[in-house]
Amino acid sequence: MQRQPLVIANWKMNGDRHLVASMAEALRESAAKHPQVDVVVCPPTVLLPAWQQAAFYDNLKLGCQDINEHANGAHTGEHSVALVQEAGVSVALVGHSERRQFYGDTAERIAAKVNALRANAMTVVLCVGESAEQREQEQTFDVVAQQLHDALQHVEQCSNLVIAYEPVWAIGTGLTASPEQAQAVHAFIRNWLSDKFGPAGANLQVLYGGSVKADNAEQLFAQADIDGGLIGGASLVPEQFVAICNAAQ
Ligand code: G2H
Repeated sequence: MQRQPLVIANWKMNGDRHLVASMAEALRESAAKHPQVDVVVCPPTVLLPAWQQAAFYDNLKLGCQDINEHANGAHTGEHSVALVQEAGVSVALVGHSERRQFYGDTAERIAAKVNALRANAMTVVLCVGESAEQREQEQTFDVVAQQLHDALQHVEQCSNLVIAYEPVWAIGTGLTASPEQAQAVHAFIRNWLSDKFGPAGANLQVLYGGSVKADNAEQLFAQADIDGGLIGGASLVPEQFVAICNAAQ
């Protein structure tokens, strides 16, 4: 890893106030072991105030798992950029495969979400990745390139942008892309970013996500183009998540 390492916890629809307290404590105690690692926690939205109250250290930021592309209005159950900013959020996941598959994140909506976040100086973590079927049919690079193109078509400068490569077949399944499989796609993504944005694009953080655990993180993070991870299940276990942050150091 040559760029600033970054590890993001995606709690999905899990966790409670007790986990906020124990995770915040574990991160604070371990912070000295991963001083160079930026850490972002994306809890369920209702737990953001609990995170705001928990003890913070400098490299810890709060994120949200999704965003509504509209500024305000009659969008029952949704959260705008301004609302999550009220709760201390500066980072947002966009286009997670669970939202693409089950919650109506079309390519158009994802692009609109990216634009809404960038208009408000939020950091966008754009998730891309292929399904098992697409990998079997050797469409991985085409799928990833199309997702990048669709989401970033209106983006001209790449500040505050992070890409997370999450092969759908590896999400929550216990299957992890091998370090070599992940590195190949990360290198492809970095080339794509370089072609679109120039040297600044080549220098963006590209994270790997999909069943990252304490025991496979080090090998994944050792790859030249993997700058950290987007962590689901293992981010719900303080010892596991701290070990992953340490592995990114
Ligand atoms: C992929 C990842 C976090 P998990 O969704 O975004 O989850 O680590 O449980 O596969």
